[in-house]
This record gives sequence, C-alpha cells and structure tokens, in this order.
Amino acid sequence: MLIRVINPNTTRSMTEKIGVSAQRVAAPGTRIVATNPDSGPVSIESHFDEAISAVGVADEVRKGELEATDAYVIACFGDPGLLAARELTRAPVLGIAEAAFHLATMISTRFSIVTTLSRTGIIAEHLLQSYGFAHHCRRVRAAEIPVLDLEDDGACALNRIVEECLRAKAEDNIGAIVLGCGGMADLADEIREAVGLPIVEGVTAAVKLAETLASLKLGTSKHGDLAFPPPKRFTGRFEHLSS
Ligand code: 5HY
Repeated sequence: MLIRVINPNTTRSMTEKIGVSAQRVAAPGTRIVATNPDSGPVSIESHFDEAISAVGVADEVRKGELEATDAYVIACFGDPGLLAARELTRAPVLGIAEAAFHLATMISTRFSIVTTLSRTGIIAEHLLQSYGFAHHCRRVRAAEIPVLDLEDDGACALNRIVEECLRAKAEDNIGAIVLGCGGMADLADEIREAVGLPIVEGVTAAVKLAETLASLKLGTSKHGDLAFPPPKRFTGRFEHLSS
C-alpha cells in the first residue's frame, strides 16, 4: 500500500520528521511517501497561509495520482484543501484534525486540543463544528509557540506544550488531549509520558485510518459533491490546471 503524506507547508525538515513518524506506525507493506509543495508558506499560522497551502495540497494530490497512490494524508491541523483534494481522487484522503477527532472520541467522552498559536485556534474550532465534534471538545488551548519553533531544539517548544497539556489535565475535566499541529508528530510519546493522559497525534492517527479505509476498499465517493471537478479552462498562473 502506498500512502502519500502531504505536509502543506514547505519546510522540508518538518516533512521528513512527519514522514518518519508516519512510517514508524505504518503496517508492514505500507510505504509512506512524505512530500510538501514546492511553493507556499514555510509554516501555516493564518487563514491566508491556509488558503495558499490548499493549492499546494491539490498539486501534490495530482502528482500522487500519477503514482497509483492508495491513500492520502494532509498533515496540517487545519486540514487545508481537504474537500478539494477528495474531489481529485478515488483514494481516501484523511486530514489529521478530522482523524484525531474521530479517535479521541473513541477513547474519551471529552478532550481538549493543544495547538501552537491561539490565533489559529479558531481554525480548529471551525473544524470541530463542521465535522460535528464541537460538543466533545472542552477547550482549544495554545502553547503560544510559532510553528517553526518545533524545528528548533533550542526553542523549548516541548516544555511549553507539556505545560499547556498539564493545565488542560488539571482544569478541563477531560480524558484525552489532541495535539494540534503536524509538526508535533514526533513528540506524542514524550508528552504522553510527562502528562499521563492519552495523547492523540493526528499524523499517526490519519495513517492508521487511511490504511483501514484502503484495506476495506473504501475510497472517496465519486457520487455527489466529491465527484471529479467539471473539466474547464483555467487562466494565468493556473492555466496548467485546465482540463
Ligand atoms: C500545522 N501549521 O499543522 C499547522 C498548525 C497550526 O504549518 N502545520 C502548520 O498551528 O495551525
């Protein structure tokens, strides 16, 4: 099975780290290809970053379709371009936020999210509402760390995340915590150790759900709104998308 794990920002070191975490939990016989768009934001920390990164996600899915990809994972906690990506393929496409929400509600009645910046917390709140998980989530918290601090060992991002998780454990009356950034993919074990609560990490959650869907031959429905986009001409810098 071939799973293309797409990091929607363009920071290669974060893509590699996400790829290692994904391959570590993948079943024998599952090959992970971790990619990121050539063009776009080095980190996604605003609605604007999200909007631009969604085009990069679509480009990566189009490339994946030339390689007989069995499933896709969008490894950014805003699930940027998820529905558009589903239109472009018959394969299942998992967003790490959606995947984490599903698993968190199977192991706890209430969870909290710990993301990077409070500024992007609203994006997670919008997803909770649109996916129907808002009533399962107590709080969307932020460690107030820029995304790229996760790439800088000196930035003590881990300590900030653990502190916020311990505050959630003490104050939110929850049974689990969802990590709110793809760049936290390699931190789940250390955080679980330090906090003593189930920690749901989206990249690994999405890889296992992608394997499950693909092995059950459950792909993206092409009946209705996720059918392939109607062929049309695109102009200017998007002319290459014409079909
Ligand atoms: C992510 N940004 O998962 C989001 C996290 C966030 O570049 N990868 C990013 O803070 O919204």
